[in-house]
Amino acid sequence: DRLPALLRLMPKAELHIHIEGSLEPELIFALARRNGVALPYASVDALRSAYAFTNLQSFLDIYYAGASVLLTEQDFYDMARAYLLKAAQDNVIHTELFFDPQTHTARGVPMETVINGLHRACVDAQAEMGVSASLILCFLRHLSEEDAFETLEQALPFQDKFIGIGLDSGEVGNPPEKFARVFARCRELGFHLVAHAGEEGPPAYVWTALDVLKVERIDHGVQSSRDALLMQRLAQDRIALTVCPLSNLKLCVFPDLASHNLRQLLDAGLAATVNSDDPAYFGGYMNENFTQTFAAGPFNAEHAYRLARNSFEASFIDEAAKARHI
Ligand code: ES4
Ligand code: ZN
Repeated sequence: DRLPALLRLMPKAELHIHIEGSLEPELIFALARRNGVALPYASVDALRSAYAFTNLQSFLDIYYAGASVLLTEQDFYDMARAYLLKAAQDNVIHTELFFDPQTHTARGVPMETVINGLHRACVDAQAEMGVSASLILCFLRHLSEEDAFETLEQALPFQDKFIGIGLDSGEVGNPPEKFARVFARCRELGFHLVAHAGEEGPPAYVWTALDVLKVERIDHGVQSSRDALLMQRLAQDRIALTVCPLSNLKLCVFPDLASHNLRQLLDAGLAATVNSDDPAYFGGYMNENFTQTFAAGPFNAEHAYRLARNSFEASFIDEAAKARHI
Protein backbone atom coordinates (compact mmCIF):
# COMPACT_ATOMS: atom_id res chain seq x y z
CA ASP A 1 0.00 0.00 0.00
CA ARG A 2 1.70 3.14 -1.26
CA LEU A 3 -0.93 5.58 -0.01
CA PRO A 4 0.82 6.39 3.32
CA ALA A 5 4.03 7.25 1.42
CA LEU A 6 2.06 9.50 -0.96
CA LEU A 7 0.40 11.24 1.99
CA ARG A 8 3.73 11.86 3.70
CA LEU A 9 5.68 12.92 0.62
CA MET A 10 3.16 15.12 -1.20
CA PRO A 11 3.76 18.87 -0.86
CA LYS A 12 0.98 20.44 1.18
CA ALA A 13 -0.11 23.63 2.91
CA GLU A 14 -1.29 23.88 6.50
CA LEU A 15 -3.99 26.51 7.08
CA HIS A 16 -5.18 25.76 10.62
CA ILE A 17 -2.49 25.56 13.30
CA HIS A 18 -2.55 27.49 16.59
CA ILE A 19 1.10 28.12 17.32
CA GLU A 20 0.43 27.97 21.08
CA GLY A 21 -1.04 24.52 20.42
CA SER A 22 2.30 23.31 19.04
CA LEU A 23 3.97 23.75 22.44
CA GLU A 24 5.09 20.24 23.43
CA PRO A 25 5.18 19.31 27.14
CA GLU A 26 9.00 19.09 27.01
CA LEU A 27 9.24 22.68 25.73
CA ILE A 28 6.65 23.87 28.29
CA PHE A 29 8.87 22.50 31.06
CA ALA A 30 12.07 23.86 29.50
CA LEU A 31 10.57 27.36 29.18
CA ALA A 32 9.08 27.20 32.69
CA ARG A 33 12.56 26.43 34.05
CA ARG A 34 14.25 29.09 31.90
CA ASN A 35 11.73 31.73 33.03
CA GLY A 36 11.23 30.65 36.64
CA VAL A 37 7.52 30.01 36.08
CA ALA A 38 5.89 27.51 38.45
CA LEU A 39 3.72 24.83 36.81
CA PRO A 40 0.89 22.95 38.54
CA TYR A 41 2.31 19.66 37.16
CA ALA A 42 5.24 17.73 38.64
CA SER A 43 6.61 16.36 35.38
CA VAL A 44 6.28 16.13 31.61
CA ASP A 45 4.44 12.83 32.05
CA ALA A 46 2.05 14.28 34.65
CA LEU A 47 1.23 17.13 32.25
CA ARG A 48 0.76 14.79 29.30
CA SER A 49 -1.55 12.56 31.31
CA ALA A 50 -3.84 15.58 31.90
CA TYR A 51 -4.49 15.58 28.11
CA ALA A 52 -7.78 13.68 28.30
CA PHE A 53 -10.38 16.04 26.89
CA THR A 54 -14.16 15.72 26.76
CA ASN A 55 -14.97 18.87 24.77
CA LEU A 56 -13.41 22.13 23.54
CA GLN A 57 -13.52 23.94 26.90
CA SER A 58 -11.78 21.09 28.77
CA PHE A 59 -8.91 21.48 26.29
CA LEU A 60 -8.81 25.30 26.32
CA ASP A 61 -8.29 25.38 30.12
CA ILE A 62 -5.06 23.34 29.77
CA TYR A 63 -3.99 25.09 26.56
CA TYR A 64 -4.11 28.57 28.16
CA ALA A 65 -2.22 27.25 31.23
CA GLY A 66 0.51 25.82 28.95
CA ALA A 67 0.94 29.16 27.19
CA SER A 68 1.71 30.89 30.52
CA VAL A 69 5.41 29.90 30.24
CA LEU A 70 5.90 32.18 27.20
CA LEU A 71 7.48 35.48 28.28
CA THR A 72 10.33 36.61 26.00
CA GLU A 73 10.73 37.15 22.26
CA GLN A 74 13.08 34.15 22.22
CA ASP A 75 10.33 31.96 23.76
CA PHE A 76 7.95 32.82 20.92
CA TYR A 77 10.75 32.29 18.40
CA ASP A 78 11.68 28.88 19.86
CA MET A 79 8.05 27.72 19.90
CA ALA A 80 7.45 28.68 16.26
CA ARG A 81 10.84 27.32 15.20
CA ALA A 82 10.03 23.89 16.67
CA TYR A 83 6.70 23.80 14.82
CA LEU A 84 8.22 24.93 11.52
CA LEU A 85 10.84 22.14 11.70
CA LYS A 86 8.02 19.59 12.18
CA ALA A 87 6.12 21.15 9.27
CA ALA A 88 9.18 20.89 7.01
CA GLN A 89 9.56 17.20 7.97
CA ASP A 90 5.95 16.62 6.91
CA ASN A 91 6.53 18.26 3.51
CA VAL A 92 4.42 21.27 4.45
CA ILE A 93 5.82 23.92 2.11
CA HIS A 94 3.45 26.71 3.14
CA THR A 95 1.77 27.36 6.47
CA GLU A 96 -0.49 30.05 7.95
CA LEU A 97 -0.07 30.20 11.72
CA PHE A 98 -2.73 31.43 14.14
CA PHE A 99 -1.60 33.22 17.26
CA ASP A 100 -3.64 34.44 20.24
CA PRO A 101 -2.11 37.75 21.40
CA GLN A 102 -4.68 38.31 24.16
CA THR A 103 -3.44 35.17 25.94
CA HIS A 104 -0.10 36.93 26.31
CA THR A 105 -0.91 40.65 26.56
CA ALA A 106 -3.34 39.85 29.41
CA ARG A 107 -0.28 38.51 31.34
CA GLY A 108 1.72 41.67 30.66
CA VAL A 109 3.71 40.38 27.68
CA PRO A 110 4.04 43.24 25.16
CA MET A 111 2.46 42.79 21.71
CA GLU A 112 5.80 43.48 20.03
CA THR A 113 7.46 40.62 21.95
CA VAL A 114 4.84 38.18 20.65
CA ILE A 115 4.77 39.36 17.04
CA ASN A 116 8.48 39.95 16.60
CA GLY A 117 9.42 36.51 17.96
CA LEU A 118 6.91 34.67 15.79
CA HIS A 119 7.68 36.74 12.70
CA ARG A 120 11.44 36.21 12.95
CA ALA A 121 10.86 32.44 13.09
CA CYS A 122 8.72 32.70 9.92
CA VAL A 123 11.42 34.67 8.08
CA ASP A 124 14.13 32.19 9.11
CA ALA A 125 11.98 29.20 8.06
CA GLN A 126 11.84 30.48 4.50
CA ALA A 127 15.60 30.97 4.33
CA GLU A 128 16.67 27.83 6.19
CA MET A 129 13.94 25.26 5.45
CA GLY A 130 12.25 26.56 2.29
CA VAL A 131 8.94 26.74 4.18
CA SER A 132 6.86 29.87 3.60
CA ALA A 133 5.01 30.95 6.72
CA SER A 134 2.55 33.77 7.45
CA LEU A 135 0.79 34.85 10.65
CA ILE A 136 -2.94 35.25 11.34
CA LEU A 137 -3.90 37.16 14.50
CA CYS A 138 -6.89 35.61 16.28
CA PHE A 139 -9.30 37.35 18.62
CA LEU A 140 -10.49 35.31 21.61
CA ARG A 141 -14.27 35.08 21.22
CA HIS A 142 -14.95 34.51 24.94
CA LEU A 143 -13.68 38.07 25.52
CA SER A 144 -15.52 41.25 24.48
CA GLU A 145 -15.51 43.00 21.12
CA GLU A 146 -14.07 46.03 22.92
CA ASP A 147 -11.12 43.89 24.02
CA ALA A 148 -10.67 42.75 20.40
CA PHE A 149 -10.63 46.40 19.23
CA GLU A 150 -7.97 47.21 21.82
CA THR A 151 -5.90 44.23 20.66
CA LEU A 152 -6.19 45.35 17.03
CA GLU A 153 -5.02 48.82 18.05
CA GLN A 154 -1.96 47.35 19.82
CA ALA A 155 -1.12 45.17 16.80
CA LEU A 156 -1.44 47.80 14.05
CA PRO A 157 2.11 49.14 14.45
CA PHE A 158 3.19 45.62 13.36
CA GLN A 159 0.57 45.18 10.64
CA ASP A 160 3.17 44.31 7.99
CA LYS A 161 4.03 41.18 10.04
CA PHE A 162 0.64 39.43 9.82
CA ILE A 163 -1.68 38.86 6.88
CA GLY A 164 -5.04 38.05 8.41
CA ILE A 165 -7.48 38.01 11.29
CA GLY A 166 -9.19 34.98 12.83
CA LEU A 167 -11.59 34.15 15.64
CA ASP A 168 -11.08 31.29 18.09
CA SER A 169 -11.60 29.99 21.67
CA GLY A 170 -14.92 28.81 23.14
CA GLU A 171 -17.50 28.84 20.36
CA VAL A 172 -20.91 28.04 21.83
CA GLY A 173 -22.51 31.22 23.23
CA ASN A 174 -20.01 33.44 21.38
CA PRO A 175 -21.41 33.69 17.83
CA PRO A 176 -19.47 35.39 15.02
CA GLU A 177 -21.84 38.39 14.98
CA LYS A 178 -20.51 39.40 18.43
CA PHE A 179 -17.43 40.62 16.44
CA ALA A 180 -19.25 42.28 13.50
CA ARG A 181 -17.78 45.77 13.99
CA VAL A 182 -14.17 44.77 14.61
CA PHE A 183 -14.17 42.41 11.61
CA ALA A 184 -15.63 45.21 9.44
CA ARG A 185 -12.70 47.39 10.52
CA CYS A 186 -10.18 44.61 9.77
CA ARG A 187 -11.75 44.21 6.33
CA GLU A 188 -11.31 47.95 5.65
CA LEU A 189 -7.68 47.60 6.69
CA GLY A 190 -7.21 44.94 4.00
CA PHE A 191 -6.61 41.87 6.15
CA HIS A 192 -7.64 38.40 5.10
CA LEU A 193 -10.49 37.15 7.30
CA VAL A 194 -11.20 33.68 8.70
CA ALA A 195 -13.18 32.41 11.71
CA HIS A 196 -13.70 29.20 13.64
CA ALA A 197 -17.34 28.19 13.12
CA GLY A 198 -19.24 24.92 13.22
CA GLU A 199 -16.65 23.13 15.35
CA GLU A 200 -19.06 22.56 18.25
CA GLY A 201 -21.43 25.39 17.32
CA PRO A 202 -24.45 25.17 15.00
CA PRO A 203 -24.66 25.77 11.23
CA ALA A 204 -26.16 29.20 12.08
CA TYR A 205 -22.68 30.29 13.23
CA VAL A 206 -21.20 29.29 9.86
CA TRP A 207 -23.87 31.37 8.11
CA THR A 208 -23.08 34.49 10.19
CA ALA A 209 -19.32 33.98 9.83
CA LEU A 210 -19.92 34.17 6.05
CA ASP A 211 -22.67 36.79 5.84
CA VAL A 212 -21.84 39.09 8.79
CA LEU A 213 -18.07 38.75 9.21
CA LYS A 214 -17.51 38.06 5.47
CA VAL A 215 -14.74 35.53 6.10
CA GLU A 216 -12.90 33.87 3.21
CA ARG A 217 -12.50 30.47 4.93
CA ILE A 218 -14.25 28.61 7.72
CA ASP A 219 -12.07 26.96 10.36
CA HIS A 220 -13.49 23.50 11.16
CA GLY A 221 -17.03 23.91 9.75
CA VAL A 222 -17.77 20.21 10.19
CA GLN A 223 -21.24 20.91 11.64
CA SER A 224 -22.21 22.37 8.24
CA SER A 225 -23.28 18.91 7.06
CA ARG A 226 -26.39 19.30 9.25
CA ASP A 227 -27.69 22.07 6.89
CA ALA A 228 -28.20 21.15 3.22
CA LEU A 229 -28.62 24.77 2.08
CA LEU A 230 -25.37 25.73 3.81
CA MET A 231 -23.58 22.84 2.09
CA GLN A 232 -24.78 24.22 -1.27
CA ARG A 233 -23.55 27.71 -0.40
CA LEU A 234 -20.10 26.46 0.65
CA ALA A 235 -19.77 24.38 -2.51
CA GLN A 236 -20.99 27.13 -4.86
CA ASP A 237 -18.75 29.83 -3.41
CA ARG A 238 -15.73 27.47 -3.01
CA ILE A 239 -15.47 28.48 0.68
CA ALA A 240 -12.72 26.29 2.11
CA LEU A 241 -13.17 24.38 5.37
CA THR A 242 -9.97 23.86 7.35
CA VAL A 243 -10.86 20.50 8.88
CA CYS A 244 -8.79 19.05 11.76
CA PRO A 245 -9.52 15.32 12.11
CA LEU A 246 -7.39 14.45 15.16
CA SER A 247 -8.64 17.58 16.95
CA ASN A 248 -12.25 16.55 16.30
CA LEU A 249 -11.44 13.07 17.61
CA LYS A 250 -9.68 14.29 20.80
CA LEU A 251 -12.40 16.87 21.58
CA CYS A 252 -15.13 14.27 21.03
CA VAL A 253 -16.75 16.06 18.09
CA PHE A 254 -16.83 12.61 16.42
CA PRO A 255 -16.59 9.31 18.35
CA ASP A 256 -13.91 7.89 16.02
CA LEU A 257 -12.17 8.76 12.74
CA ALA A 258 -14.29 6.24 10.83
CA SER A 259 -17.35 8.36 11.75
CA HIS A 260 -15.72 11.64 10.67
CA ASN A 261 -17.54 13.48 7.87
CA LEU A 262 -14.49 14.63 5.85
CA ARG A 263 -15.34 12.19 3.05
CA GLN A 264 -18.94 13.47 3.01
CA LEU A 265 -17.72 17.09 2.75
CA LEU A 266 -15.44 16.21 -0.19
CA ASP A 267 -18.16 14.20 -1.91
CA ALA A 268 -20.49 17.22 -1.66
CA GLY A 269 -17.92 19.24 -3.63
CA LEU A 270 -16.62 21.32 -0.73
CA ALA A 271 -13.05 22.63 -0.64
CA ALA A 272 -12.09 20.75 2.51
CA THR A 273 -8.49 20.65 3.75
CA VAL A 274 -6.70 18.61 6.44
CA ASN A 275 -4.87 20.41 9.26
CA SER A 276 -3.42 19.74 12.73
CA ASP A 277 -5.05 22.52 14.88
CA ASP A 278 -3.11 21.97 18.16
CA PRO A 279 -0.69 19.16 17.28
CA ALA A 280 1.09 18.98 20.66
CA TYR A 281 -2.25 18.34 22.37
CA PHE A 282 -4.13 16.24 19.82
CA GLY A 283 -1.57 13.56 19.03
CA GLY A 284 -0.10 14.53 15.71
CA TYR A 285 1.20 16.97 13.14
CA MET A 286 0.08 17.12 9.50
CA ASN A 287 1.20 13.71 8.26
CA GLU A 288 -0.25 11.99 11.31
CA ASN A 289 -3.60 13.66 10.55
CA PHE A 290 -3.45 12.49 6.94
CA THR A 291 -2.32 8.92 7.60
CA GLN A 292 -4.72 8.24 10.48
CA THR A 293 -7.65 9.77 8.60
CA PHE A 294 -6.95 7.77 5.45
CA ALA A 295 -6.39 4.55 7.44
CA ALA A 296 -9.85 4.90 9.01
CA GLY A 297 -11.95 5.61 5.94
CA PRO A 298 -12.59 4.95 2.28
CA PHE A 299 -10.02 7.33 0.79
CA ASN A 300 -7.76 6.92 -2.23
CA ALA A 301 -4.90 8.73 -3.99
CA GLU A 302 -7.35 10.99 -5.77
CA HIS A 303 -8.61 12.26 -2.41
CA ALA A 304 -5.03 12.85 -1.30
CA TYR A 305 -4.27 14.98 -4.35
CA ARG A 306 -7.54 16.85 -3.99
CA LEU A 307 -6.84 17.70 -0.33
CA ALA A 308 -3.33 18.91 -1.19
CA ARG A 309 -4.62 20.96 -4.12
CA ASN A 310 -7.40 22.44 -1.96
CA SER A 311 -4.83 23.49 0.65
CA PHE A 312 -2.91 25.63 -1.86
CA GLU A 313 -6.05 26.93 -3.55
CA ALA A 314 -7.49 28.07 -0.19
CA SER A 315 -4.21 29.58 1.01
CA PHE A 316 -3.38 33.28 1.03
CA ILE A 317 -0.23 32.95 -1.09
CA ASP A 318 -0.09 35.26 -4.09
CA GLU A 319 -1.95 34.18 -7.21
CA ALA A 320 1.18 33.49 -9.27
CA ALA A 321 2.57 31.12 -6.63
CA LYS A 322 -0.87 29.56 -6.31
CA ALA A 323 -1.02 28.86 -10.04
CA ARG A 324 2.28 26.96 -9.76
CA HIS A 325 0.89 24.68 -7.03
CA ILE A 326 -2.59 23.85 -8.37
C1 ES4 B 1 -8.70 25.84 19.42
CL1 ES4 B 1 -9.49 23.38 18.66
C2 ES4 B 1 -9.76 25.06 18.97
N1 ES4 B 1 -10.98 25.58 18.84
C3 ES4 B 1 -11.18 26.86 19.14
N2 ES4 B 1 -10.21 27.67 19.58
C4 ES4 B 1 -8.98 27.16 19.72
N3 ES4 B 1 -7.84 27.73 20.14
C5 ES4 B 1 -6.89 26.79 20.10
N4 ES4 B 1 -7.41 25.63 19.68
ZN1 ZN C 1 -8.51 25.78 15.73
